[in-house]
Amino acid sequence: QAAKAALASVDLSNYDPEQSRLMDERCILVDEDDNAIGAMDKKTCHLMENINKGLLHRAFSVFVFRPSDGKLLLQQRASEKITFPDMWTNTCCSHPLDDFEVEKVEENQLGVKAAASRKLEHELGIPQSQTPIDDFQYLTRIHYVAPSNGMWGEHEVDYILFLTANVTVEPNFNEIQAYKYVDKSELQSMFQEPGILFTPWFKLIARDFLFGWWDELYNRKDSQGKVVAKSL
Ligand code: DMA
Ligand code: MN
Repeated sequence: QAAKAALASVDLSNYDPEQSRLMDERCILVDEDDNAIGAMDKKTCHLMENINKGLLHRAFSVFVFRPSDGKLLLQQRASEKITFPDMWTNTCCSHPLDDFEVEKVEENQLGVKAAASRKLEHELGIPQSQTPIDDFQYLTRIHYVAPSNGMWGEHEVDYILFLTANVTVEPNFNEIQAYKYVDKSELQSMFQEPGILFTPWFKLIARDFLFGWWDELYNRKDSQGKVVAKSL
């Protein structure tokens, strides 16, 4: 009961009003095996005080690649973000929400794919018509925890999705301050550059998985068995 009272009293009035409003979204709570066990507002889910007690929610990380040259689209988070502001990261991350029936569907990872299409439009202005749900490829899911600044952090089961597509970007500057297409060596150089900050989950995925999967990008087939994009 005392813990609940402390949560309710966290004051968001010193943060960006739009980002504060988005803290009311309802995330899907999961257990360590990714079984959905309830829903909780985004603010509660991202307080380290609760994360330290084991509170865990479902998320996605999407990586968009340009078909012509296989470059990956990166974004730099806006300064207005309450968690991990100003950091460079993969194309888009967010949460499937309990607020939308479709985003709770687990079959074929439909829920996280629908959330990815919704958020690519919200954060990067990519029309949803350019990101059909069936074109997302699910790679794996990872369970990780990462503190951010002050009292905030992440503790998620994160679904990793790839999408190879031509997209038009019109940034929502409340979400992102910059974006950039990079190839593997350009990304490696960015990692070496002092002063460029990356999100912990992007560093983790890059360290353990990304480069191997990226090599396979042009060999991966869609559900009909067609090669999704041809070799360079
Ligand atoms: C949350 O990302 C999801 C992951 C995988 C870290 P985010 O902070 O960009 O989500 P949102 O902008 O919806 O709060
Ligand atoms: Mn989260």
